[in-house]
Amino acid sequence: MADKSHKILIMSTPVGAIGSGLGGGVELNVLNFAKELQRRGHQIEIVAPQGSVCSLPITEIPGAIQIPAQNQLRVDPVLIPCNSVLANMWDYARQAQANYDVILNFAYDWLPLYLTSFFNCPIAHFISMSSLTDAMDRVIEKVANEFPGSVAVQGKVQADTFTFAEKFVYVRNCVDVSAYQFCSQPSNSLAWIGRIASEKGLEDAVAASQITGISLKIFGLLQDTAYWQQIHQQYPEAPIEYMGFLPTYELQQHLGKCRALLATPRWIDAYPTVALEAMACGVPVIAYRRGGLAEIVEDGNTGFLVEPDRVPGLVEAIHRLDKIDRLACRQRAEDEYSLEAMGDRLEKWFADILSHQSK
Ligand code: HBI
Repeated sequence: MADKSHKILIMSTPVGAIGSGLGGGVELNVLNFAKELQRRGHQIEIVAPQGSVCSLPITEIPGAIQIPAQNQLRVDPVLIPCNSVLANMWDYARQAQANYDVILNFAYDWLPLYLTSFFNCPIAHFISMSSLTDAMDRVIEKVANEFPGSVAVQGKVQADTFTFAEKFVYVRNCVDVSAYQFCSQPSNSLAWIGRIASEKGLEDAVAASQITGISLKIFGLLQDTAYWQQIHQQYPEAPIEYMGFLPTYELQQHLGKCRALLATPRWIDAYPTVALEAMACGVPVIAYRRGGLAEIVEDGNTGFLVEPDRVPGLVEAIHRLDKIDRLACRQRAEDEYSLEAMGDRLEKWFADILSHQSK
């Protein structure tokens, strides 16, 4: 139980409804953070795009979903569609703010950061991606300077993509470990989880599956069908199976039976939740040494780190999987990435913000 319970307004990502998969790992973060904060006695309300599926207190907001930031060019202007759900969400927050002690923002977008100094209620910004555009970098830095301690990132590799890494709070990431069953005896298959989009590098995992002849089970939202078709044309012999975009309970049943998760991002994925989900099932992670994966995977202990974009490295790691103790993967998830551990980091972050505010 928190020493002092707070009222927390949780603003989800505007790129898609919770449960759509468009928000990737952040959808899970919103639900897990909210669940853990509520368990600790805080009063929470989630604000998310219409169509969001969630058993926690939630207000759904209509409007046009936001353009994904990872598709933007560094010099792109800030784009906000007509009848923007992002703008509608933050108009709701403006009206509701008097009932809350702190607003927790998950949107990787210019508007909520720019609005920070217009709000009376303090805003805690959870930055979920690495540096992508100049407009975002500038406004994140502005808020980090004006409201010290109010901007958090997940990991160090992500932070170092910004020129002001020293201004950030670090909260890492988490999964509800109790929702994942440990599996000690896998079948002869590999897993790949993520939005099926080019920045996720699925083709390399498919290539490794074709070379080793080991089946690859693919889980996640089929976001880019052209990219998916292209992979099928490029690797017609690969023994791959698309399992769909599954809810956590079903995902972890299949994931646990896999010998390893292949994590092959082309971009700096801040702190991939899918790697934590695999470890919670006892599944080793074979990952490119890129982004948060380089901080999550302990090479030789909970999986293997491979030179980025080199398929032979993936294949070589697959042949060494017997060296990994699956229980060590589960233990690591319990020790470092539980909701309990995250809850402690969040409460410290909020207390620090509120102590600044009261000065
Ligand atoms: N793009 N504009 C925008 N806003 C977000 O909040 C956002 C995004 N792209 C991806 C995304 N969030 C999440 O899937 C990642 O942060 C995990």
